[in-house]
Parts: sequence; structure tokens; C-alpha cells
Amino acid sequence: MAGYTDAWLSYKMKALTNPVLWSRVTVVTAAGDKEQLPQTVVTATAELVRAGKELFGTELQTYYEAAALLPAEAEAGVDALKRLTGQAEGTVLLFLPELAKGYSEGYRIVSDDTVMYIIAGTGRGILYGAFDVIRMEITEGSAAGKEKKVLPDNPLRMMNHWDNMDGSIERGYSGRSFFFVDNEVVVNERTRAYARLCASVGINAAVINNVNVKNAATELITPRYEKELRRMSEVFAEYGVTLYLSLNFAAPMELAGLSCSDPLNEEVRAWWKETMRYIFTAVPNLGGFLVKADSEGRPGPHTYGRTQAEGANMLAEAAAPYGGTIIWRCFVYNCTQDWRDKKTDRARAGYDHFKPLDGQFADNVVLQIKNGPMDFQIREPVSPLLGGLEHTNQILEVQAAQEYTGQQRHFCYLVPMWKEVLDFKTYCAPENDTVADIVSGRTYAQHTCGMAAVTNTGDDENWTGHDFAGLNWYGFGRLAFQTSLTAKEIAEEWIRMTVTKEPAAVKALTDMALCSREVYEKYTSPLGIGWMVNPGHHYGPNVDGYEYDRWGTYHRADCHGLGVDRTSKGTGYTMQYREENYKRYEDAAECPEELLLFFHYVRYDAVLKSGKTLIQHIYDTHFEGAAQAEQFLGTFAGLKDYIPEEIYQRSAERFKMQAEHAKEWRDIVNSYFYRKSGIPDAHGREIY
Ligand code: GCW
Repeated sequence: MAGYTDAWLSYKMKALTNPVLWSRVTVVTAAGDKEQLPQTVVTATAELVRAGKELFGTELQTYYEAAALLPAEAEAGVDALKRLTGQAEGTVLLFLPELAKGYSEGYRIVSDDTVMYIIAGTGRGILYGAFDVIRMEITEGSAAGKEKKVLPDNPLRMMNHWDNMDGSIERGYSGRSFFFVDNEVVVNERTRAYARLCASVGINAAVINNVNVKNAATELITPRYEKELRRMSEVFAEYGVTLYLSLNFAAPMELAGLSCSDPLNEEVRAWWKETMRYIFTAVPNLGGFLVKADSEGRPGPHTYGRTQAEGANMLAEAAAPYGGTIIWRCFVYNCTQDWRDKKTDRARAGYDHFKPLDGQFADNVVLQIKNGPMDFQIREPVSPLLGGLEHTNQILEVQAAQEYTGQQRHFCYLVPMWKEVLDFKTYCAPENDTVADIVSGRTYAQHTCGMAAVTNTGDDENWTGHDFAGLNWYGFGRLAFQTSLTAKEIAEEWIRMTVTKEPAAVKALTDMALCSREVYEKYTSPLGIGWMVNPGHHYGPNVDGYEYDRWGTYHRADCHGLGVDRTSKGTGYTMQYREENYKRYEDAAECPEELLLFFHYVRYDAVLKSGKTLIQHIYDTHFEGAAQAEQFLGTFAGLKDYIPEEIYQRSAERFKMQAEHAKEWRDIVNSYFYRKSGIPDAHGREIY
């Protein structure tokens, strides 16, 4: 089913309403010289030619022309541009490097019925503009008569793959890796198809290997993989995607037999300098490295009594001569906790470790912070590090891989959750104080910052297992590029591009997407408490699965109530927020109800804002959530005629699984709390 490897770029033929507009592609530069163009501009022309063929069956010719424009003239209207460029027909790619500063990787589109200008200062800008034109043609019916300027909000928009070199994927729910097979790096047409899909939504970087770097992956920075990595970086570069690697902090020991990997040891430092010189020379397009250190058993500077900053800066210094960036993860916590200990709080760990180091990291270090303080649960508060750190580059890390959100068997559209995080007001500054402001660099004038998503892709024909999980990949890119887009706009676009354009079906599927996160939340763990999953693989209900374990993830349910006291009288976690948020979370009456159990221990008979008791809320939401999952199945079946057969078959099977599994969640969670509390359901429904 080759068509599906193109996912949302599987074009379907449509009527050609503007034949002149789609008659030719002309690249206009000062010199008019094809040889001088960035690769991404060449790719943009090829994409427009391909779209012309696959959407309309027309053959666009490509031309290269010269015209000198002043930067200010790039803001002109269609008529003036016709005069300035001498081009009045077809698609005109106006590449003006002088615009690079103001436009960054953005673009301007202005068009009438016969000519369409895509204006940018970088090759990426031209490429993103070309994909936008194609998207408008498909989702809005035509790209004619448009005027818009879109500058990306986030400098870095990156994918994080947790692919292992044996081909397995940690938390992968859509087959095996397409980067690695049997400890070899693979570069083929799928690599290109992947980069193309990324570029089409503005993703500009990808870390291809798991942050847990072990075995052969440690050798990715040695000559063993040099040729393939260079090749991969070149294929990525055609689409403006920069290759990054995860690295093993203990590499000096494992690869060179040094006695330690202490970041202050001279031999270790010299080894890294030489290694960085080698790898950046061997793979010139390499952007840098992602590092998981001192986390879940991975090596790091703490072993030597050094700080996270000392560890990161040592690598940063070695990578700096080559423009390399070190992305350092903040997922550092004690994973050998005693469940009896009610003072130690995993939620506090990120802030406790990194806040004291604010201002100590090198310029080419960026801290990558998971959206919540725990680990990608269906509902968590925003990490207090976001809004806590003032002098450190930051990347927001979200998880498109549905580790805790249904493992791509359940439909769970995550853009609404990510938007909540981006819109969160941290009160870190008088203005520009949301998470979106911080990670985009607006708050503290930073450039090395942005968003990363742990990916949900694999070698499944449709990339993401559940076809509708493709929406999270697509949505991540679109949102990271333009954080002001709404979850609804993004869902509608993807549905029109991938599934159907029939208005009633678009509406039904969009409605489903928009409530899918709440539905999943309703039948799983309540009010921000999280977890309640099977240990290890994290799929399916197991209320006490992690309750007496070492991972620091407890719900503390007893016969009177449940929840974790994270107030100043409990673990003190609330005190990591700025005053306004601290006050809100500290007071159970003020606390946003969806996070109530994250912050407070609450009695089953306590009355919530809805007027219901906590226990009744748990029962009701679980019945509702499971019923809604059942409705998803029915609604989807009703749309069969509007959905491509392959997509329908694969997805219907998943919706069926979801409906059944939601009942399992409902009954296990409800029975658990009935047995703990002894309080029956007010409506007398069956609880076991
Ligand atoms: O949630 C945990 C996952 C691990 C993952 C880790 C992390 C890559 O269960 O599989 O390891 O987070 O983010 O590092």
C-alpha cells in the first residue's frame, strides 16, 4: 500500500481551478543561478512539480530567473511584485537571503488567480511555504488570492526517536525502527519519505536513536557508522531536517577504555574534544547531541560528584567549535525510592536538581524539560522548571508516542494537551510569561530553544500503528511551528489531507479528536493522579501496579480517600511555582479540579465543584468515558463510506479494541475504589 507511506501527503486528484497559477515554477534570486541555491529550494521546486502532477495531472516546468529586490520590497503586494520580479504567472519562489534575519525560517505568500509568490530568506522558509501552498490547495480548495506571512514560533522543532540499534523501539507502538536494523544504520526511500513528512509540517531536526544509549548505539560516534550517518544527514538535509544523535556519557570508558568519564578529568575532556572533532568532520550536517544522564540508571556526572552543568558544559565546549548543540535532559530523579517514604517526591526532582544551576550552562547547551514533573501522564501540572529557569536555554519535551495514553490502540489526540501546556501562565515575567513564550525564546531572548516530541513512528505501513495517531505527529509539527493554531484547525487540516473532505465526516472526526483526550482521561486514572497502569509495559489498568514499587509514583489510596499531599504541609512541591500558581495549587478549594488529586489527599465523601462526592465523580466519569469510547466505534462505523478502505479497516479494529479496553479500565478502577471505600454507586450500576 505504497500510498500510505505518504500519509497526509497522499494526494488525491482534484479539479484544476487555476490553470495559470499551476502552470510553472520559477525560482527568482539575485543571480538567477541554479547552482547557488540551497538544497531545500531545489526540494521545494520538486515538491511543487510533484503536487502539480499528483493533484492535477499537469507537468510544471521549472525556470531560474534573476531579479534584485530590496528586503523591504519583499513586503509588496502582488502587482508591485509582478513589476519588481518580471514574473506574472505560476508559482514564483523568491529567495532573498537578506531576509533571513527577519524571516528566520518563515515565509510570506501572496497570490492572485494567476501568480503566487513564496518569499523567504532561507531555503527552509521556501520549502515550508511550498508545503503551505499545497496544503491550502487541498484543505481550502485553492491557494489563489491569499496573503499571509508565517514566521515559526520555535527555532528548534524536533523529533526524538527512542529507536535502538537492534531495530526495537523503546515505547514504540508501530512496528520496528526504520533507521536501524540488526545494528546497522539504514538509509533508503523511507528515510526520504520520513524527512519529507517532517518538513511538510515544519519539523527541522531529528534525534534518531534512543536516549538510553547502550551497546552498538554508543559506537554511533565512531568510524563504524560514519558513511551511513553522513548519507542519512544528507537525505535529511534535502528536506531541511538536521540530524542529531543521543550519546552515552560513559563513552570514554566504553569506547576508549578510560578509567572514568568524569567531566573534569583532563583525559576525558581531551577524548571528547577529539571525538567531537572527528564526528563533526565526518558528518558535517550533524546538529549535536541529546543526553540522558544520571537518569534511570544511565551514567552521568553525579557519579563523580560533578553537577549536571559540569557534565553538559564539558560536552558543549568540545562541540562548540563545530557549532554543535548539547541538549541535556532534565529527567533526573531517584528511581529507587521507598514507597513508605512520604516526603521524597519525584515531582520535585527536576526543579531541585536544575534550578540551583540556572545560569551555569554554556550558550550551546539547552535543557530539555518534559511537560509535566512526572512522566507524560494523561494529566499533569506543568513542570515548575518552565518558568523557574531564567538564564538557561529550554526545550519543551512532549510525547507523541502514546506510552501512557493508549499506546496507539486508543485514539488520543494530544494537541489539546500540548496547547494547555504552551498556554500555561507561569508568572515568571510581567509579560510574555507563558510556556510558549519561554520555549520560543520570547521571554528571555534565547535562540537555542523550542519543542521536541518523542515520536510515535515505526516501520508500520501507515507509520503510526493507529492511522489516527498520525494526527499527533502532524499536529506536533504544525503546533511547534505556529503555536497560535488551534487544536481544531490542526485536526481539520489533517483529516482533510489524510482521511476525507466530506464536510459531515470532517466534523464528526474533528469532534471525536477534540474530546478524545478527555474520554481517555475519564476511563483511566482520575483528577491528575496518573499511573494505575501495568508496570513495565504501561498498558492497561492496574491500580496498584506502581503503588508499592520504587519509582516514586503513588496514589496513596486508603479506605478514606486518595491523592498526594504536595502542598507546603506535604512534600512542598507547590512551593516550586511562582506565587500565583503556588497559591492556586496550595489551596484545595482553589486548585483546578482536574489536578486535585495530584496536589491533595481528598476524602471519598468530599464534595467537588460539580456537587458530587469524589467517589461518585470517579464512578460517573468511568461510566461516561467507557460509553463515549463505545460511541467512537459507532460514529466511526457510520463514516465508512467516506474513509479510504485501508484506513477504515485498520482504524475500525483499533476503535473496537479501545471500546473493549475502556470497559476493562472502567470496571477495574470502579471496583477498586468501591472495595476500598465501601461506598456504593448512587445510581446502583454494576460495580464488581
Ligand atoms: O517514561 C519513561 C519511559 C522510558 C524512557 C524514559 C525517558 C527512554 O518509560 O522508557 O526511556 O521515560 O524519558 O527517558
